[in-house]
Amino acid sequence: MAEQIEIKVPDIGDFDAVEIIEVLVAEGDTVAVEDGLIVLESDKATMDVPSTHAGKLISLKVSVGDKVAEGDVVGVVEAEDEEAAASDDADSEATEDTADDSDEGEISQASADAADSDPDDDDDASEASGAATSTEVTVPDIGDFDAVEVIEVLVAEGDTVAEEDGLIVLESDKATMDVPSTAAGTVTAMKVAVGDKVAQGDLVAVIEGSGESKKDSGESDKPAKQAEKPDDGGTKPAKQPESKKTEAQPDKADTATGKEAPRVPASELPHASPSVRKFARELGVDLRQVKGSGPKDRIIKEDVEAHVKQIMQSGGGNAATAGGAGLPEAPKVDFAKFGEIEEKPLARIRKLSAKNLSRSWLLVPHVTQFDDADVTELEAFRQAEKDKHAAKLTMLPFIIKAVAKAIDAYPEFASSLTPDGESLVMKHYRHIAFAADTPNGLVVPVVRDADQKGVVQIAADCAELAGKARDGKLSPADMQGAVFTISSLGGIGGTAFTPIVNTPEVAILGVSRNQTKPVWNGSEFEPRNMMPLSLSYDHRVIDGAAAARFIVHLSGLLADPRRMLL
Ligand code: CAO
Repeated sequence: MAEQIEIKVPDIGDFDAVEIIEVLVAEGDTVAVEDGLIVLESDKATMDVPSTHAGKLISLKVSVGDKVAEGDVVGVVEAEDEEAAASDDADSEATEDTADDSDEGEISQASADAADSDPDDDDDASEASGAATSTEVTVPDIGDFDAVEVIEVLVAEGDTVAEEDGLIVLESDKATMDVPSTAAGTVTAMKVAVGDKVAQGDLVAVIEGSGESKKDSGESDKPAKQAEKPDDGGTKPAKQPESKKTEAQPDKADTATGKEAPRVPASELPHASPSVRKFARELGVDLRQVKGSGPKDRIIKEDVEAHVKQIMQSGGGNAATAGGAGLPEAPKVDFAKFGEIEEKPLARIRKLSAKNLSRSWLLVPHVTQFDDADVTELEAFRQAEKDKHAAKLTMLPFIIKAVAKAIDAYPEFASSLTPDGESLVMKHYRHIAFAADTPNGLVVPVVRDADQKGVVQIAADCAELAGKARDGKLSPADMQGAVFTISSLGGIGGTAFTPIVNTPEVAILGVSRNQTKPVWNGSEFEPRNMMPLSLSYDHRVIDGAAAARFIVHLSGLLADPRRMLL
């Protein structure tokens, strides 16, 4: 019959009120041995409390914010039959003190001060002599682990530390813990570096002090590694760690190993459980870049996932501030220092286009080719036609039609580079997008099959799409599938600009305001209506010569609209 086993908080040292900062399971969940149930956090350590048995969690006795101590019941697991049978001591674990539980070491408190549990303390003759003393700080009791990785080195040789200041941070798969200094003074030697594996008794650092150490651990005359661990889990340090922080020195290398140790102010260490740290490490995520959404801004697994997702979606960096892909982060400037300011949240569309524009700007090697199209005849034709149709016949529909036609002659302008950069996807449809300015930001609706439509129909499509854009009613389908984009600022003004390619498209046409210019006709200057064109293209796909040919061809179509019929 399935046995019900209480899972208790194991030996966590002398802490008697450690806060639960995360509950990792819910009643009804099936858990395996070693699955984390809750995460505890003191000011020196973060630790998972794992399940000692496999089975179904039938009752959860704690919640986030509760304070727990050794022996407190976390939950009740209905053990799988074979699990219960195999576990001779299950009963005792359910009913007795868990100090001897094999998992105890995994959550031993981080700040365990070896001196406190050191039976040799009384023999220490060098204590508080007032003269400079040398204290060897060793790794305290960290439970049953014998190879725990150093993930951060918080101080460098030459630093001044106070007693209880963190020297290094260790991380097992269940706990993250600071190793604090047992003496105040100057760090004269750092004996470990990031990546080293250490065990209880290993020498961490030598502190040269004024002899004020409350408890010179006497480790100087001990081997670097203790031969034995305290056999009594109950004699863990009585001292509740204080929340002192050490500011690490930013410019010193770890001379013990020659490795460059990260110099992170202890106060800025990311706040995350061991399992989240492990998860982040597996994904190569620097937790210092991740914003925590858990209690007290702690980073939870979902934050790491969201961080990775955001980087993937923005093509390697935060659109607004960059920072990814090895790019420098935008400086944070306190503008209020210079005068009155007001912060306005960005509209959703603006945030989206910021991301897309940044991605294009970063990924696409842009070149912009300029030309003036002689639209004297076209403009005369448009003026003659414009009042005869329901839709407003502006220049834009003619330009869309001409672009669709020009792409027929230069089909690589309707292509996309495959993500691996190995081939081109040639698109045989001619959906043309146009940028539309709206109060909420820029949107880019798409006119479908512009090659198969007359200019009047395209004008009607543009009017409908521009209306929807203004009213915020464009559907995602209205904005998808374009092969090429036109950005027309002709109605506003300007002589030229360099539009950003809407990747994965490979080219975009900017249109500026027509101007009457003197054009040499072979015998004299003639006033002509010239439309400035700015063609930006992805130089990975389009050669400069092809771009020049395309824009000349396009100008020719606009100069003589009859050619669009051919
Ligand atoms: N030269 C001179 N006049 C021009 C012109 C040009 N190149 N292009 C348009 N015009 C004229 C139009 O003919 C119209 O004049 P009339 O009212 O006398 O006929 C006037 O300018 C206004 O045109 P419009 O803006 O109503 O219509 P449109 O078809 O030219 O443009 C749209 C529609 C949606 C593209 C436009 O309203 C718009 O939003 N433009 C901004 C696009 C933008 O922001 N691009 C930048 C993106 S970032 O790269």
